[in-house]
Amino acid sequence: FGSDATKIQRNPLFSTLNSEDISYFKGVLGEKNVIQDEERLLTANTDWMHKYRGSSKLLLQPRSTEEVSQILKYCNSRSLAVVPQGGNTGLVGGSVPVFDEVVINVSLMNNIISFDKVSGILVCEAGCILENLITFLDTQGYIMPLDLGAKGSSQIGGNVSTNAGGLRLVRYGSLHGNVLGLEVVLANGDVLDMLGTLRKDNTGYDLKHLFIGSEGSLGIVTKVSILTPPKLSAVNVAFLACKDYFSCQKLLVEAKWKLGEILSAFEFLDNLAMDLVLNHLEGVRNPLPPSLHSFYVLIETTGSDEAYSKEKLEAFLLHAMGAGLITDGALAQDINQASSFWLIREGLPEALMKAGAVYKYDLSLPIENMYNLVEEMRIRLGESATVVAYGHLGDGNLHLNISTPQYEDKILAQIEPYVYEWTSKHRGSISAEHGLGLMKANEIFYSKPTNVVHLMGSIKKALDPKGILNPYKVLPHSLSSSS
Ligand code: FAD
Ligand code: 2HG
Ligand code: ZN
Repeated sequence: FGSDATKIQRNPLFSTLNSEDISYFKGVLGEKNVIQDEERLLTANTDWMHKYRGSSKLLLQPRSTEEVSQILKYCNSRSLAVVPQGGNTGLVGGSVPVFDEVVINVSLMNNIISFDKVSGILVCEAGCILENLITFLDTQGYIMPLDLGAKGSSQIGGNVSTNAGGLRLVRYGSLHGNVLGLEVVLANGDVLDMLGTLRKDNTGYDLKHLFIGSEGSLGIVTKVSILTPPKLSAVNVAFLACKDYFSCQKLLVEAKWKLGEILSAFEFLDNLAMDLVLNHLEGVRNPLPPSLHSFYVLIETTGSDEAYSKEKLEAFLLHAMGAGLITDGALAQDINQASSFWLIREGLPEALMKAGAVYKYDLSLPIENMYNLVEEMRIRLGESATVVAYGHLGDGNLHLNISTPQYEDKILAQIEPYVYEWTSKHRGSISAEHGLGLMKANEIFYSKPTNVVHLMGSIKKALDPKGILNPYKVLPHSLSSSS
């Protein structure tokens, strides 16, 4: 647990909770939304991977922006540190306390406020679970522009705060493009109404972007306005095998040219990732006959005309087979088969959890040499670990996962800083989509110049002078702690 936390000290400027604080919170939120129950606190203190654990004594569940504002204003005046928490599915230790920070979860703020069927603009509260939004939009003939394996628990406020990428970014782009507006509560309780519902609005600095991807370090997101694409009827999914990484790359280039406007996902996994998911998840099977395939690619197309899409995809697959880019493949015949293909890819984080300890690296790298890192890690680690690779190849995002029976400092020292240095040397990003959280707060310099990080520190200071919002996370500890 919490190996990163042992390296840092609790900020002595933060107060500790007392009975007056509890009474105040009960006055604002009511008894039942001020949670001190040990079991519920254990859940709130522990991250999804069971890798980070804090020791918070309090979980607050506000029901409105006004309540969020009141509790933050109070925490700021008392110098009580807080952690905004959504579905707690984050993978970098950002969503749980490091010490005794108060956890604030907006899960009770889960109303859909409006949906405009003409523009496709959805306005909702930040505690809405992503899957519930997907289900709601389905009834309206629309979809969310983002989808990810953690959709069943993650909240839209958490998605926005991590700038989650996910499985369809290749088609719909990032949340920086799709989020049209936000309502945010600052550390001092001020409510910023930036909840625009306009596609275009160039009136001054677009401050909502500061909160997209700032991982709860600048404010609590309470409402979100988001542009949603129409639900097109022709969705097809193919599961393909490639003999080497070079073929995966070539396949991607071909897919962009030949599938173009209908391409909606391009995911890959290597054979060790496939073995892992087959060994650890029940009900998952390889749709392709057993063979020595080195890589697998999942391609999804989404269009408005079934015959056109099918013809296009089939022609593409024939061409790819003829050119030797794929060695085998299956085209889903119905929605169940399509889901079973997706399950292989989406089940990987869970399979890794079941396999034991896991060191996760979420990297953006130039696609052409991305897999060299995986091979180098295998050589470095030898028999001591299983190195698996998968990810959003269409976005240049590698998920490098190193699985071992248990966490060991010796193994960590073999991986870090090597992975970060390698990434930096190739001008990549050490956090493509998961954020920095606690895990990588001190590693930001591998991907950002010093003066840029210092400007981030100044912005943090301006918005949260006491540093109460998600301390020890995102920015290097030297910059983020109040002094
Ligand atoms: P949490 O984990 O609770 O919090 C994440 C961060 O956001 C924390 O720093 C927290 O303080 C902050 N935060 C949460 N809510 C708010 C709020 N209302 N206001 C301000 N700050 C807030 N991520 C991807 O990008 N792409 C993927 O494909 C993907 N797949 C995943 C699959 C699985 C199985 C799992 C377990 C995780 C996956 N993730 C993925 C990571 C994670 O799900 C995302 O980062 C998700 O967006 C986090 O949402 P959450 O509500 O769980 O937030
Ligand atoms: C995914 O794409 C998630 O499945 C998790 O971002 C990645 O497990 C991981 O490393
Ligand atoms: Zn991912």
